[in-house]
Amino acid sequence: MVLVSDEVREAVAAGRPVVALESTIIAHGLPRPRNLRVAGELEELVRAGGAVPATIAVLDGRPHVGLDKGQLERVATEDGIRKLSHRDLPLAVAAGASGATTVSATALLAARAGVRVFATGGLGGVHRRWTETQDESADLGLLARTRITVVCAGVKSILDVPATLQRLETLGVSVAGYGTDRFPGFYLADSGHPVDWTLRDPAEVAAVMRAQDALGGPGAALIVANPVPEDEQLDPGLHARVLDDALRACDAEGVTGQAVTPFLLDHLVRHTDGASLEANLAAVRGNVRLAARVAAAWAGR
Ligand code: PSU
Ligand code: MN
Repeated sequence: MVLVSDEVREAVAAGRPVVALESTIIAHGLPRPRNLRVAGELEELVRAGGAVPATIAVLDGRPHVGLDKGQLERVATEDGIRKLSHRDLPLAVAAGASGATTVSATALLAARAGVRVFATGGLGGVHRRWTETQDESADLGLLARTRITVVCAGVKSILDVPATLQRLETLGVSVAGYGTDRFPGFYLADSGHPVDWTLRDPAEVAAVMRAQDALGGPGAALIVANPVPEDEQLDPGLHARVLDDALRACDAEGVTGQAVTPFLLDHLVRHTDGASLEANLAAVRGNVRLAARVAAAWAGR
């Protein structure tokens, strides 16, 4: 049912480092044609870090863990590539549909394939005005039930960050800052909120992963929150202004459901002259590099 590429399957079987990468950021989170270049670049960064990249997507009803060049190109360029959360997977499989996987669907498929380390940009979470919309990303619930280590730059700053941190606490998902005691703010190095735990190198992350397994209990994720370097972050003043605007535009245009996150990300790109895109990419690159090091530390256990 899940097609694992030969390269990924062999690496997993031999206990060599592998890093899962999601595809929604490629298909729906970045403008074309830059998205295809970025997809290739992220895989190269994983390889440069000594790990095997496993980009995940569904093509013609088949979930793939590890894509070849042509498959990656389809995800980045094909019209009609859907956005698949984990609840969409059975529907896409039965319909023979093609789609990019969000963090939740990627984490599920990665774990199924035995891949323990996953890099993304920013997680989904609780949206602002949750009391009216009840919009909370399926990322959170799935991470509460999946034993995977996610390296991310926190949660997307378009969200209600303190509410998301509270949900992660309630759901029992372990969260640590990487080299910081502040929770990162996706485009910003600091969301303005603290984290309770700090990890300082990949060996410390791997030690937490070993402890998760040794303790047993519900198979929850470990979130390694890795800030974008301060000199590559979006200007915080600009961020605050444009985000306000983006949220108003989202409301005014009646955007709801799955469309909200891509709409807001795109609005930020267009109204910051691309600066939010550069900060987003800087964050993702940093996460991918760190994930490769974590996968290596984990493989060397
Ligand atoms: N991080 C990014 N860009 C993205 C996403 C994350 O830098 O496009 C995607 C992820 O796939 C995440 C999804 O799972 O957005 C969350 O969407 P929603 O809020 O609809 O659950
Ligand atoms: Mn949502």
